Amino acid sequence: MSVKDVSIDPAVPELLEKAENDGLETVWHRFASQQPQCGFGLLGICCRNCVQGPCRIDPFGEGPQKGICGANADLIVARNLLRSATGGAAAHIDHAYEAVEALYQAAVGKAPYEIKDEAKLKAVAGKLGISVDGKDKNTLAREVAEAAFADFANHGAAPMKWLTATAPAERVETWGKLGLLPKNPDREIRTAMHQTSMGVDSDPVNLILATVKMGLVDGYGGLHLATDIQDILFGTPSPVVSDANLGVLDADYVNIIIHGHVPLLSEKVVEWARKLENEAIAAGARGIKLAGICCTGNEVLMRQGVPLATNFLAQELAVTTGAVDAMVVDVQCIMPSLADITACYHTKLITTMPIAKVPGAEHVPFDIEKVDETARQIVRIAIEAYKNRDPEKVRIPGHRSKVVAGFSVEAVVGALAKLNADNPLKPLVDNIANGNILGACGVVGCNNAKVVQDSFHVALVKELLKNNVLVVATGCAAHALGKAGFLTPEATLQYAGDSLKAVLTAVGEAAGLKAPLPPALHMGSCVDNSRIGDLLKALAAYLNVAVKDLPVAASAPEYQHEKAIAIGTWAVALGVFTHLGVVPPVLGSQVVAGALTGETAENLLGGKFYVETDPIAAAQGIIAHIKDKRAKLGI
Ligand code: XCC
Ligand code: SF4
Repeated sequence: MSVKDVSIDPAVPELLEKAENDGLETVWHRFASQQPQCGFGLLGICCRNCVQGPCRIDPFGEGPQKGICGANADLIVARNLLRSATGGAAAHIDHAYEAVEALYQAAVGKAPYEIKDEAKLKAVAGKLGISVDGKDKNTLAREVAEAAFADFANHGAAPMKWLTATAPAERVETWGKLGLLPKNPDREIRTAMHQTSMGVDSDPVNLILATVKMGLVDGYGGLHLATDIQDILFGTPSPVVSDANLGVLDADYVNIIIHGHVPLLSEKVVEWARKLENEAIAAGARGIKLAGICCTGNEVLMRQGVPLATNFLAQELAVTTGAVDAMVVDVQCIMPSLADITACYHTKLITTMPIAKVPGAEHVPFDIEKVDETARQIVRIAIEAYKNRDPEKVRIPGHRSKVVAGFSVEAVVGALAKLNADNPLKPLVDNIANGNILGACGVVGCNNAKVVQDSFHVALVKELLKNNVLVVATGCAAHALGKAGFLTPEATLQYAGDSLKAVLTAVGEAAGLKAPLPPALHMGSCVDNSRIGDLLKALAAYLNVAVKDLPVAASAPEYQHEKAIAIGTWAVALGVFTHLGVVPPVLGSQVVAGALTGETAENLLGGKFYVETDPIAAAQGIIAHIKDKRAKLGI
């Protein structure tokens, strides 16, 4: 079978052809083999929550309308949705917890990480109400880690501290009135699994509210916690210039790809790749090149300037270049098929986490106390593998685009402070108020085989920029924009509407960049969506309005993961109008689909989901929403 027109990334067709010639199948071949996909599954109306099932509801109303236990379509859809959001939140919370453990171990001298960002440590401690006076950084770091652990050991009725310390006060009050404040993230996940098990909750509305609560668990116990702790450990990102796309690989070098989500090991791999450069040279290479895939890629781009190899859908094709000596993976979004692909080349697939093993891969366990040894071993495995590389099998596509990344909130405020040191947000808000910037949209999330890779991200962003909507990006969306050249000053000149262009040029000049700010600001990995939340919180506070009143929106054009469902629900709970470019599996229930996309969500939370599978129509919907919010603010 041959697949065509599956991506707008120019590297993809070149490597797909190579993959087919090398006798390999990819995600797109398997996607084609799966067609047509199950209609019950697409609508969310199949249930396997007990062993009497599977049960499915006839969407046309002719066959069964109830499962064996009596569950109807509304219940099945609502239960499935909560389970998805819970799966996503569990992934983020497990990630955040690992980071907290690392901070604690570093603070007590058991893990070889130096706490890099004392300013962030103090800022986080301050939010938590921990006094910083006279404490050395290790003592303070231990206390911050203990505060995080306390959320996970919260057996009382008080809400999660990380939420009350970091979410907007107006939201905490709103969520509190709705009874949605989560207590202990682990307990909420357990409760949700219980609530959705056979014969517990049969009220779809109650399940939808629990899903919103799970969004908050994700937003604060996952995203915000992970970002805060990783910044403390590894540094808060600041603007950095690098490159994106598979052209960053180099046939003359040992090439190591780091892929996954948790940067605890990859930070060390970066360090050891730099330290062992000589060994690579001794092996006949000119040195070592690192490149990232998915959110581990975003993490090491933001803090270390490591280039992006590619995003989710092209991870297999990275290996088919024949030039990757080791692909090191941690957790999440790692295709099980990678082992089949690496088996055809000299490439070593290295798994590192106890919960993410792949048959056929080499497992080098991540052990926090010995992380230096682990990282050194991994780099040496790559150097050894390089010696077995077959030059005949190497084909590196020539495509690479410059990217400017590293836009943490601290960095954005820092750049704006060059315009107004006393009141950094004023220039931004003034330009929103006078209409030079129409509004802002967070374009986030994955690739999904149902969408031509990167096409929705790029078409949507083009249209938004043309209409003077500033874009911020994370996740694989940011990779897509990077590969397509949208994360550069040149993109401002090429794509931004006139008034947006003028503002970004003025800010860039004032910040001493001698060029405009990019029109799409790369704010990090998927957990770094917390940064977007913080920016919204700061803007709302400055204007003395609620987040739900701001002329902003979010969009996950090509999302695939359960994590995206959790993040999207958090965004809606925050009061954000949240576009989805792929239809979520809820259309089997009017009650669920209606509540999430209609007045119920909007009245209770101020935000709602908006599903639109055409990028231009989606941009228009987002712009209409932004204009509506502007009108309500009287600007
Ligand atoms: Fe989605 Fe998160 Fe995975 Fe990319 S990596 S496919 S979750 S966007 Ni974060
Ligand atoms: Fe069927 Fe009910 Fe069991 Fe689900 S929980 S599989 S609907 S009997």
